[in-house]
Amino acid sequence: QKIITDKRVEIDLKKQLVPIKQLEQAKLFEIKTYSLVKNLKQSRTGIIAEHKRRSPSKATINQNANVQDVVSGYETAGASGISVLTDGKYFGGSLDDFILARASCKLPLLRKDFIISEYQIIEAKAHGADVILLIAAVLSKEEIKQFSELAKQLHLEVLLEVHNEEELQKSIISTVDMLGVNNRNLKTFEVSLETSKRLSAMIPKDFIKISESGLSTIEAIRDLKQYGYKGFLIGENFMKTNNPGKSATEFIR
Ligand code: IGP
Repeated sequence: QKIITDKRVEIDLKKQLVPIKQLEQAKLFEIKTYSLVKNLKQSRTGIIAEHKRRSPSKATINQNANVQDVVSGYETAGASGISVLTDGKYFGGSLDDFILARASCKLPLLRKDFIISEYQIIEAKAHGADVILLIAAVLSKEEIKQFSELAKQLHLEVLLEVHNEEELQKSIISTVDMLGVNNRNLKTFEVSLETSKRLSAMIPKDFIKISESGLSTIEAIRDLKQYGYKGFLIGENFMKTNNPGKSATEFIR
């Protein structure tokens, strides 16, 4: 059993990891996957709605929201896909949240976490993921290749996140399906939609473009569509309300 661990992000190794063989036998490993790429191509609005309890930039957003209510609310609202944080330390999420999300919708599900090992990708698949996030800021080009190839073998789609030119350079790889531009600088937490605008012209046409973070108005989305963006990842703006699903409805109309 090959488990790659890493100092860049702490994985909770005190917790007993489930052996890979056992993950591969999980029922969810066999279920058919939903394509986020396909949904985004067909959708007019392209909202990927996120379940997020808290974040390093904002502390508490919504500690008590019930995952099933939030996710089914997003589905009813007409979201193209759902993102669920599974990182516990910084975002208060878990794989248990992910399982509940899987049980609550028939939409493509993105595992939102800091993926730095093949193990986490197999784990995502075993918990019913359709899409994984890879973050260029914490991965080498070799790792991006290796991880995206494994994802493809498992019939998972890959969203690769960048927030500057340099990261984009090493991310143009054919096994990547979608390029996400994060408007939030991961070091300063500052948000600027200019990042999406600036990088849009450098993203080759064959990648679906997604703008991530800090989106809180319909006008911003309309604006970014002019730059070729097809997907919009929104968390906080929905999660901070009592009824995230209902808040999403206003965006998707
Ligand atoms: C959502 P916001 O500002 O709408 O809540 O952002 C999403 O883009 C953000 O949660 C995110 C993220 C990440 C979280 C983007 N990339 C990487 C954790 C790790």
